[in-house]
Amino acid sequence: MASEWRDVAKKISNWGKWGPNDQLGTLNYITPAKIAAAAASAKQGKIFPLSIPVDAYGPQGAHGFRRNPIHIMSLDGGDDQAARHLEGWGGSTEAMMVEWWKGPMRFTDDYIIMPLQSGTQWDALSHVYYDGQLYNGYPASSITSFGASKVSIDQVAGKGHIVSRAVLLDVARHRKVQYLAAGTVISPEELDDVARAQKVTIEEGDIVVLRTGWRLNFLETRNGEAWLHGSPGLSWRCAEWLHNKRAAAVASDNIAVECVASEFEDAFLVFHMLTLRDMGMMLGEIWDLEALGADCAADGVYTFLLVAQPLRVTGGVGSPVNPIAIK
Ligand code: UVW
Repeated sequence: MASEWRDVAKKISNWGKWGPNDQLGTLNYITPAKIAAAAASAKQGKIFPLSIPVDAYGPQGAHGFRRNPIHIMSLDGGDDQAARHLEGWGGSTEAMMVEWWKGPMRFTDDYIIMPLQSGTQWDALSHVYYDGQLYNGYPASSITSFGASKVSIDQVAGKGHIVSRAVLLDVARHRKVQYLAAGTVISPEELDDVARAQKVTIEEGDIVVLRTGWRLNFLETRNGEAWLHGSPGLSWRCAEWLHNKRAAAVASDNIAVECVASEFEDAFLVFHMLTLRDMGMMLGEIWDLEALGADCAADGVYTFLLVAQPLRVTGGVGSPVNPIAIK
């Protein structure tokens, strides 16, 4: 039924829960006590970086609004003679190079040009709106060409909130497949089954990390378009599941956390609308969970300390991140 998700949206809305000026949404569930307990649970000293490589060979397809990152060198190892090339050009660059290049020291510099949403990332709460409103009732018009003035990524990055206990739910391993088939929808009941099989419970303030194995599909096919459109993931109904668990955030190895093929005929990315806009829950996307998944299966420990600070991009509606899982 078309309006079904709207009824759920009202039920799981967190607007006003943390005050009319709140910018953090469900990250408010992460308390200092929660962080301290999570840090104390890291006992083995194992580290798992969860970012895919930042380069031109990532999973973005041929569509126009997102590209894979472009990395450009502005000073490289062939620039040993840079000072000589600049001779006679004048200006501060020449003076600086002549001075700095006097002795043996040389240096290299580079640029990265990328959409903030192109690789391993967080979606800020300002990433999605509907009916003209963002989380907590902020107007969509608060996002201008200067960036988001409400619920932007720097609100989170500047306050250091994305550190907590996290729980990996390895749906692909539970189903005994390398990766879920294209278009697979994961139900809340299946999340319960996986948690039960892994002997874990989701506690208030946890970050739920979902493994579909879809990263491996990209590495096999290298087809960004098919990877996007076929992306398996959570059912829109899992938003209410996360709400009831009082999870702080959710992240996955697919492109949208949810299954991209819509369960509705008249609405798209419904889970995005419910989590980001109604619940105020950030989404982590395109994470590499392969090494972590294998380790959790080997030692039976599916909980860990997760440190996943976004960049402090003023007015940004998302951010690249290199999340670190520590066991
Ligand atoms: C959209 O595709 C709109 O968002 P995301 O990058 O969060 O999947």
